[in-house]
Amino acid sequence: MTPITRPLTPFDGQKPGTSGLRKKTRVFMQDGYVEAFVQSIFNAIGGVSGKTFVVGGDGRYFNAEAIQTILRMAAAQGAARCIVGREGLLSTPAASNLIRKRGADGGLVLSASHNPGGIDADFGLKYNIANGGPAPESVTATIHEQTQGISEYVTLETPDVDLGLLGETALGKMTVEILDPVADYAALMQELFDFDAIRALIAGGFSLKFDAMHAVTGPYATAILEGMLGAPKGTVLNGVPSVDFGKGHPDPNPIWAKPLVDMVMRDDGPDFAAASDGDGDRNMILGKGIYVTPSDSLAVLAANAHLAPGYARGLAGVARSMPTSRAADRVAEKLGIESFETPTGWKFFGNLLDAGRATLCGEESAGTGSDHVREKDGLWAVLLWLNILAARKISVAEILQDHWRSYGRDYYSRHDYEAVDSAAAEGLMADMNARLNDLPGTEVGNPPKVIARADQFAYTDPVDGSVSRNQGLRIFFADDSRAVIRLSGTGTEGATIRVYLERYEPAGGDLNVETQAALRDLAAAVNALTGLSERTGREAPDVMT
Ligand code: VG1
Ligand code: CO
Repeated sequence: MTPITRPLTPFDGQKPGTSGLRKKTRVFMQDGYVEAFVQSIFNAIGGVSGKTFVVGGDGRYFNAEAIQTILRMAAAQGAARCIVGREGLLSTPAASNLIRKRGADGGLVLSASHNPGGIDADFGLKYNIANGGPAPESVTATIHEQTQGISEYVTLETPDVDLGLLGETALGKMTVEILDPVADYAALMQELFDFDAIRALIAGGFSLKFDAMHAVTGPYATAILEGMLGAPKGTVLNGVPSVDFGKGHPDPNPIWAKPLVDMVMRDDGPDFAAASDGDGDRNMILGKGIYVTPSDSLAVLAANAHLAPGYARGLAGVARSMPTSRAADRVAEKLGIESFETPTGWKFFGNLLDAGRATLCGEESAGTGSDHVREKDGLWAVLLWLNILAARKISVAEILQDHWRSYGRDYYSRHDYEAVDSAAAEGLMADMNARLNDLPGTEVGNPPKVIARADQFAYTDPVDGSVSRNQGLRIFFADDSRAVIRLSGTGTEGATIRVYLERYEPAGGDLNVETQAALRDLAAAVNALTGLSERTGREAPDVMT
């Protein structure tokens, strides 16, 4: 089997965003498109000769085809081994775990995460480095550079590998190892959490539901919740992964997982419910009658993590992305540990986790994780919640009330304006940037709110000193409320404007106002300041989480 070199013309726009390259599936399906991006990755990391990679994805349309292309190219270019999840399935956190556990040189994760799947929907591909985490900006920048000058790729002409067959096969001189995508991940969860206590909780009548949203967590949740923890059959909903996620939107939030939210709001609903996204790294947590805001979830987990065996030693520090609420910082302060504020995207947590400075990390976008892997981890968050519930023996709603009574409450919501005209979105950001210096002292909204300070968030990584600028516009008001505005880096259509709103209510204050009502004046002030409605032609956000 001789490697074949084929010519390529570079494709425009092969620029990794917040989490890898995301495009319409049909864009990825163009002749040579996957090859151009994969070859650029291989070039950017100095070739693949003798290296081992983990390869897998969330099972969406085109997953298996893209994997076959990657395997052929890796084999042709001298890779030693590719470790692949059966049928090409690996959740993002499971892939991260395998890279670490097997000492692989890196991984290729195929996913567009919470975006819909199908030939007319979205596809994605990202590269993870040897620590198991998403490639940092220095690497993604080199990959992008490579895509612009690429002129050829190297592959083999071989039949497809049977991805359903467990065990080792040879592809040219490379070994392809197909393994059960769940086993190693489930073993890791068992090390971190008190499975006996959770099993006893469930056996005692505590009821739960997990919505896998027809995506990759189905097999994981079924094996762990129903198999190992004894939850009744039917606990996992939509548990069979499908290439188009049952034509749904595998995004675990109150809009796209509405049936689950409706279920917990009923008197006869379960005590606990959760959902995860396309690739298994996000989580939504619900208790009877209550939706837990991801920012609050991070704070609650930080305050209670020591109740789980894997974190009994305590936390080194807590990190959150900038738009995430400050609730976690309050916990860190009380615990006397470091807290960090990073740009959006899990790649910015990698150095803090590697350096042992952060143990828990989280984002307002339903991402929570820890130093057990280098990705956010949906099922992990669910199991940590269950472990805490088993230890404290009170309800989700009681845990939150108790938390707010100790720390106060950061009312929080994110408003998304999706598929907005790109020029309008960029115009809004450019105008705001130009006005930044004039904003302090300005009064906006009705009743008027005074802007105390405003800036573009820049981050200096405390571990390697690298600097990332323009990571989102921050507006701080004199009453201690805050608004953040940034453009999404994961969309595939037009631009998505994200407006993040938060207002702090101290422990003695009114802790039970409906969230949108608590933030109404702030949202109106932001609208008045930015002209959001006029510029986008939208009366209201498309999604509020
Ligand atoms: C979004 C979220 C961000 C998250 C990213 C990847 O990015 O806001 O917090 O890390 O998605 O998550 P953006 O640029 O669209 O705001 V996943 O689960 O889609 O890999
Ligand atoms: Co995801």
